[in-house]
Amino acid sequence: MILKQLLITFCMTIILSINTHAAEPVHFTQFNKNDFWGNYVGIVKIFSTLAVDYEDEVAAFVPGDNGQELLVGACVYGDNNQGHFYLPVYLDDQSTLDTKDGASVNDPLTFKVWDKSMNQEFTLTGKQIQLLPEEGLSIPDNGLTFILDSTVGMLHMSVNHFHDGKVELKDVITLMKHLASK
Ligand SMILES: [Ca+2]
Ligand SMILES: [Ca+2]
Repeated sequence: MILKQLLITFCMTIILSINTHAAEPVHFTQFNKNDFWGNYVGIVKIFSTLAVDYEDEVAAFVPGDNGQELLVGACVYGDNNQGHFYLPVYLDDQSTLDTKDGASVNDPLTFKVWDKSMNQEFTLTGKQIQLLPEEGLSIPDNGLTFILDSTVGMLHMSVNHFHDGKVELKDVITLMKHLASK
């Protein structure tokens, strides 16, 4: 009987530790975590292929104090739900009044994806992001802005061309490598 109880306790410990052990991003790392956030959920396709679970990363940015891009949340693809991203975006910490270190409500969000195998970042904007209704998830009516305490989705994001439309040699090389690896 004691053995059985021990076994159950052991299994529960393992299950709990699996559930609470979120994979930590290794690329998008410099952001401030706190107890206030909103979640953004969806899928990312990079050149028609789903982003790779436990490899690729998704991140959100807002305009910072000096107009720079401020990283406000990141996640490892597939970490919370296979084939999807589940991205927490953190609120500006109110205790650091002089510093904007998180998103303010209604800040416009920019999303980026990092493809690990190509070691390349892509910025997703405009037509690259589609919002499709999904039960239990909210869709903002004012574009993709920061909403606190909400789970927003379903975001369908696709990388189908290189970032700014300018073709650079390194982009061509990356694309050729990508095609060669197919
Ligand atoms: Ca702050
Ligand atoms: Ca890849």
